Amino acid sequence: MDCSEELFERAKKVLPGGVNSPVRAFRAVDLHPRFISRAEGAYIYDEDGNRFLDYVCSWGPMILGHNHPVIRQAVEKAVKDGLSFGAPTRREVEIAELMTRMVPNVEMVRMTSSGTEAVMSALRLARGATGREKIIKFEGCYHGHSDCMLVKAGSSAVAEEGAPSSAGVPAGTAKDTLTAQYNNLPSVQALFDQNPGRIACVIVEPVAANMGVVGPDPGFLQGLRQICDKEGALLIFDEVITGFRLAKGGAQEFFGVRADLVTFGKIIGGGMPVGAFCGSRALMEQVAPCGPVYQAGTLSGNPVAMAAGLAQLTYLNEHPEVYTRISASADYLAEGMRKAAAEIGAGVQINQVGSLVAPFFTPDKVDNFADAKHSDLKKYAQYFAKMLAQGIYLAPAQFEAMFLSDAHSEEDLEKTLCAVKAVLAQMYS
Ligand code: HOZ
Repeated sequence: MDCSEELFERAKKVLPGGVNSPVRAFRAVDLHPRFISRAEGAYIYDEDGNRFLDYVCSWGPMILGHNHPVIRQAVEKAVKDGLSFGAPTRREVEIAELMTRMVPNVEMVRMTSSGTEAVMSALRLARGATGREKIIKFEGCYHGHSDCMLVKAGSSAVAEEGAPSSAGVPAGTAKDTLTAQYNNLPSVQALFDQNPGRIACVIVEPVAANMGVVGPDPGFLQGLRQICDKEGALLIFDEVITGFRLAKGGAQEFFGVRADLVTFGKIIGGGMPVGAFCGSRALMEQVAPCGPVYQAGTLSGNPVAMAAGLAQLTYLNEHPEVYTRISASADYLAEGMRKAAAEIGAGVQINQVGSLVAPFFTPDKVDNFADAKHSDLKKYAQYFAKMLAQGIYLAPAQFEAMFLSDAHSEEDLEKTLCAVKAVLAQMYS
């Protein structure tokens, strides 16, 4: 039994499933998780001393690579001054000022401690500002684990009402969350038609990155904007994954579509626990203490997390070439994976948007969650295990993304493509 296995056995006795977040248990790939002891650049190291080329990047925030000196030094400096005050600090002002400069249509920011909290609060604000209760989300898009986001489409008899997708979510809460199909504008319009004047907002991952990676078809995000304007509803971009990753200004800049509210997560904390919801002054001044929408948190704007976030966002703002570089790396990787699959005759789709990539083990195009579910999950598990054996650490589940960082070198990409070729050849021979 290696150290990771031993730790997992101990963990299972004191942590549900041995983890603090389900996907980490590696159940979808039928293995035991690797327990990580440290990380540097594009690599993570486990408790057994194994080194893996990391394409999880803490689910996105390590866009500059792990343990980047600029961020580490900022944290070290901040720690010397104290860990938490529950009172305002200079860095909160500085990071908010920077975010309003970097992100289009953002005039004010409220910090939270996670993306889940940011989304939960943005939805409350949308409801408070519009005086409407229903919200629309998309099948397969993930917005954290607040009650009103753990909802699936109801049965056909009550199609206009959502149903809980987790035990413990009250049916009364779920019913107000309606589910449309990603990349399907008529499915959105139909929900508005069934609920005239009752829908507060549409929330969307501008690039769906929790069903693998699925980009918006041309016109999809623009269409959402038009529908929301026509119906008097707000458009929320959940940019926990895409924010400061697709571009300095996130998906709004990348796709040229305006959102009313934007949510961010871990990337604005340089990997530390941070989230934020942001928007126009008129909307954000509805939030307490300015307005009637209550929201609060002792750890919101935590001084150490703000130091890490400010360092990361400042670096990204001053080095826009990072975006060109990581997108070019992802283009190269995705194209190489497609070529490898074609040469071997493997029916694999490689979806990519910016520095986000995902393979699907299906010969058919993947444009929404229903398509993503055609991927052969056993094949993904096989692929994951074989890639791990080659020293490549991928997301331990099909319905997640591969994240590239600025630390992934040409050599790392070549190494990955060699592994992909070898693994696909074994799987499809
Ligand atoms: N499902 C989350 C990412 N999409 C998992 C996050 C985590 O386990 O850290």
